[in-house]
Amino acid sequence: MIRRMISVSSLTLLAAMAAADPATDYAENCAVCHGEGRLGATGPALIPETLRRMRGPNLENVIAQGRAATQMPAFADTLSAERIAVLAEFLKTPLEEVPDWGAEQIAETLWMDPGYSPASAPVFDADPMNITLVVETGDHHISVLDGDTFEVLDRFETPFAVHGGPKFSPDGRYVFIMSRDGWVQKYDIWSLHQVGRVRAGLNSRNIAISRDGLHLAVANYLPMTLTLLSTADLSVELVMPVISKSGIKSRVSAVYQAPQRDSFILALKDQPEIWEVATDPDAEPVYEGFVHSREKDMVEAILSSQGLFARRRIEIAEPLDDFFFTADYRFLIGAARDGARGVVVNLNVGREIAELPLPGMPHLGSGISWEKDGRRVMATPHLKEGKLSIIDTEDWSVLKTIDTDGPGFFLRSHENTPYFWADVFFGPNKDALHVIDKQSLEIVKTLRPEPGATVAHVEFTRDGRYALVSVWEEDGALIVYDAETLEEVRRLPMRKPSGKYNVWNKITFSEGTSH
Ligand code: DHE
Repeated sequence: MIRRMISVSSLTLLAAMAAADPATDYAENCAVCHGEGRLGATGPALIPETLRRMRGPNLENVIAQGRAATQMPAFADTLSAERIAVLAEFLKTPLEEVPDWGAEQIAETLWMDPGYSPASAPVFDADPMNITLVVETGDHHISVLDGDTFEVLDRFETPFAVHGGPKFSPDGRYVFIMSRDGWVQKYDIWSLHQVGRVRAGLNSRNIAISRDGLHLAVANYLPMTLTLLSTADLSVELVMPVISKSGIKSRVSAVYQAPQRDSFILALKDQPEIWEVATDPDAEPVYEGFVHSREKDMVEAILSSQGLFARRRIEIAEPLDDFFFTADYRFLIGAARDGARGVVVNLNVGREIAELPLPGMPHLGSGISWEKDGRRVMATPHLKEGKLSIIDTEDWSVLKTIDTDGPGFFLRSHENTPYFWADVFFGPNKDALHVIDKQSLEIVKTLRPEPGATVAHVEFTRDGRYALVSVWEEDGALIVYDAETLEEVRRLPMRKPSGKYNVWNKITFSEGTSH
């Protein structure tokens, strides 16, 4: 009897599902905010590349109940549970065709804020070099914090789902922010005002700014390109298709600025190559690399005969992700796909020179470095193991493995502090934060400022006196610690704060900061 009941109700469900027409339901209910082609409009793109990254309640739940603190309404009264289930599956299906997203399409999205007029001097009294931006992912805003008084000078709306570190112009005046849907926003810190926005990709990873501050590179998954924008007016300078030597397209998992090389370095997700793109017509290492290697014919001056955006490929054994660079940008360590090794690449000669055992999926992008016993060491957390690896960057040996209370995401330090701070992002101890002595490599204190809450990502004030910590929850907070006594001195309520970025530490490439 029970079996019969189950089969009858399953049949009803199957019949309802067969009758559901997700494309029509989408067109009638979702397209107005999320775009006819699911690529986003006032709401975010609804494609697997974006949805995979969204945390919180599952998709069916969001459709049925809506999303708090956003414009997303509840559809439980409009659509049956079965139709919602089918619609959610439809949204998780990759687009059959990725639309063209070249210079023309990007340029059409450019929007300059009509309310913006540039101030001739900062409109506030605070030290412009000690401003810290706090990304609040709970309601997609950024708070602009005075790094001396911790007063919030402005709180502005960002595009949906900001990811990666915002990038400052070399003078610290402007900041560029990127969302996973490929929007790039320019904000003027002096004027405390947004300048404009442009959609540089359909699904993007991160951005990098050139040393001279003139060019902004946007690493894209969709389409498989690198977009180069002018920082002055967000106009498109070039959309560079990313195609390997063997003719296969690749996503770009990240782009980084290599200041001493006057270049951008690209991590290719799908092909065994690292790319270097010149951001100065005379960018030496890019040309040196090609003069000294057999790859001369692979350097292509794409934009002009002067060689701006000339491109060099470094062929490697397998795709590498998530780079850490040595301070002179001669070497990088990338994570191998098996999540168990780090591979060292010499960027000048353009080849792999060493391998490191780094089990538990190292998160090298969060790596930081400092001097210990006269040698330069670096530390990296691991996303799948409660360990920190300390590596000697002169002989590439693993100096020590520090056991932590769980896998962590971010590390941070500062020239003026003897400690580095490591969060425990995953698992039952996600409320713990370790403070570790840079010389003894021992944990000196484990902080638990908000039991049960995720506590993560640290940034220092310009002088390294205070450490700012996120209570990474919907009703979260920014906690200010005295970096010497390790006592809490302030707590500011914030909406799910994630990364924090101090102007001075970022533009001077402070020793304790990652990209
Ligand atoms: Fe990030 C930086 C990649 C998931 C928050 N993340 C970066 C960077 C890369 C990267 C390459 C460095 C770029 C930069 O700042 O210019 N992140 C990835 C992934 O591949 C991964 C594991 C999977 C993915 O979703 O793509 C991933 N990242 C996350 C998250 O789930 C986090 C915790 C929440 C979120 O916002 O999505 C997250 N990533 C961050 C933050 C930074 C970051 C806050 C900047 C850290 C900094 O201090 O600079």
